[in-house]
Amino acid sequence: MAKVLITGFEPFAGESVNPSWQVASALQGWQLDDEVEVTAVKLPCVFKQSLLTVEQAVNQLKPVVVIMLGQAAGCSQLMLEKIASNFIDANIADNAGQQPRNCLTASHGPAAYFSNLPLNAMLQALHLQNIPAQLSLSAGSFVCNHSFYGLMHLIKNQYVSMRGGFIHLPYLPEQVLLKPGSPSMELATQITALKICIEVSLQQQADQLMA
Ligand code: PCA
Repeated sequence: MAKVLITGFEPFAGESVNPSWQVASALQGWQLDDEVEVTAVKLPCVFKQSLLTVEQAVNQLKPVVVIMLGQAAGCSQLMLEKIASNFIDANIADNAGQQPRNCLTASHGPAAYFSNLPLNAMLQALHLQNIPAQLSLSAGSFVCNHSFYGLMHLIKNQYVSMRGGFIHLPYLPEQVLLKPGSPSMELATQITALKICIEVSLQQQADQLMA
């Protein structure tokens, strides 16, 4: 059976949950038409290890689609990340205490890669179900952007027909109880959103860019 790989991160920055892993783990084993099955893999919020874990999972599963998920504090919508940049500049330490500043992810890689998920079609499909989502032009400069760039670098160099990208997710409601004014989204809505994104990614080609 063809595989879809969904990754989510462990909690970081003092949180006790990370919506990305809550969503990914809820999708573990989900099958579409007895043809495709989802495998969920948890990533450490650690620069080097996150990338190694994604690479290992991709090499082992050879999925047709990879959707990486991460938490983005303060966002109210799903953020469909368009650009992975070759730039790390951590404002906080990762879960191993490392805080790289002003670094490259790949010393000989290009400045950036585009996601090759069908982001526009995903956006339309989410909006049809009244799920708030938007395109985002920066995945930040922390562990998420680093592992997103690493995935796109791997796809570009070894798995050209694989589709992959990254989605940042809002906090879950239980994370904002003590953060007045901070947006969140119910877990059930986030799971539904990801099911839609997976279905669209399997059906559609990457967005075409006009010259
Ligand atoms: N979000 C962080 C890293 C892990 C996560 O869930 C980020 O946006 O880089």
